[in-house]
Amino acid sequence: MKSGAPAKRTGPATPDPMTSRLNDQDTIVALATPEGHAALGVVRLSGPDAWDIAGKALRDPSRVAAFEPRKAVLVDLADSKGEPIDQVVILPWKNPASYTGEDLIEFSCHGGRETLRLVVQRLRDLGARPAEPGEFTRRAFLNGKMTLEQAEAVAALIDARTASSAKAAVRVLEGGLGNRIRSLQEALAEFLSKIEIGLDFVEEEIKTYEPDELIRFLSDLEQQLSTLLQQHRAGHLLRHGALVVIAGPPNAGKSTLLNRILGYDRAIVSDMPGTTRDYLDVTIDLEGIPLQLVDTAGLREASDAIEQEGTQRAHSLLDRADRILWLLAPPTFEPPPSSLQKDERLTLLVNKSDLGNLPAELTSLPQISGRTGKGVDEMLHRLVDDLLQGADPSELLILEERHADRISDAVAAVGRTSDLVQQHASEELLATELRDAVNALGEITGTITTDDLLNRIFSRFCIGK
Ligand SMILES: Nc1nc2c(ncn2[C@@H]2O[C@H](COP(=O)(O)OP(=O)(O)O)[C@@H](O)[C@H]2O)c(=O)[nH]1
Ligand SMILES: [Mg+2]
Repeated sequence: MKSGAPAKRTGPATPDPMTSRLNDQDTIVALATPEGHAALGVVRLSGPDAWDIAGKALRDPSRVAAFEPRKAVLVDLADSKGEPIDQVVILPWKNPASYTGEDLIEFSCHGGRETLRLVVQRLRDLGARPAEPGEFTRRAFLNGKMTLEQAEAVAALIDARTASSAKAAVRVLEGGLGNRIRSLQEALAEFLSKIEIGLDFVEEEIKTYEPDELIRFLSDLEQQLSTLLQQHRAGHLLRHGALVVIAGPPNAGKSTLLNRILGYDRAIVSDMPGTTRDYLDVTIDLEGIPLQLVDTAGLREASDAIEQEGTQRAHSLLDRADRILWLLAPPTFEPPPSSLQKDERLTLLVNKSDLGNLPAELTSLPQISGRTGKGVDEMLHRLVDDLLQGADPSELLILEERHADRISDAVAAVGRTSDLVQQHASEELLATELRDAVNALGEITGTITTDDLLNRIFSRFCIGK
């Protein structure tokens, strides 16, 4: 919907229950701030009738004539009997220069629950319908105000739990992902058109592209797409955190290390083996990553029932862990069980290094001391590097699962194309694969989309966004 051609209504509009499509011609209203008790509450009204409805809600309706885009005005709102509801600041926007790309009014009201309810009700009585979750942002996308991955970044930004994940979402909102995807998509499309031109000359056996050049191009493309997938894994960590399990035999110093990392005594430390019967679980913000740290019960044969339970839980945690820190400690320097030894999530650490007397074969491993703190900061820093796989947190982007899936589809199609070139396959086959890759990337930014996809994406938003 590009123009503001108002669809006049007499009563409150409702979504058509017969279709999953939302009527984009409706004027919608919602509270944009949390419900409750606050200094201010913001109500949003968007759609072709927004200015008209807002005007009718004024105690003095004639004042709407003086509304100007982006100029705040202080007005009184009144109910149907002309009784005042609230004194509010109105900020009017004109299509297309607004968040949704439509006529839009923001009401900054007093933030009481009842006041806000009355304001929203009054606007509904005058013809607006309640907005569905994410409907304002959905309209922003449909009206070309933002691309699909930018709309998703809005949700990621609202949901961000750490400063670094908020910043990573803003980078996507500013086009950091879309620009990269678009440039890859354009390069692909260019090669595709060269090959497609060749399809017209099959008889003449004219090559409209250089196979070697195509192979180089495809491998470069695959490289860039893989970098984005790496971003996805790292961005996932920023958002959802990582589970790091501190493991090792009883008395290896696991609880002492956890306390050292936390800076206070959270775990019970004792020199009686098997004190930590259950597991202790804390979340810390380590260089921007929400890290869930767990101190397990010793992974030895349980000597009694309680400890057995603890041991079982430790095993299930080990299954889920993103990283396992295994403490080797004197006198035995007991190694991890054979089931773990080849596990790529495993990091071996020599603990109690303050005691000295290290066997020669262990000197190449990182040495720490939970008691004195020696080597602990360095160990944590390496842990972060490890988790981020070399990605720079200050450049990270938040990629949705959906983005990663489409990038993987593109990588697969690119790989198949390379194989086909090497097998001297027909241009027709090459073009089909390349087209798949272009389309997969197009779904990320939303140049290719379906109602179903939009419904899935925007239904996860909060109402009012
Ligand atoms: N010398 C030394 N002793 C330690 C160190 N870490 C822990 N310990 C001692 O080892 C014993 C067992 O520690 P604890 O943290 O309870 O081990 P856990 O069973 O693995 O949790 C305690 O007496 C600690 O004081 C360390 O880095 N150096
Ligand atoms: Mg312990």
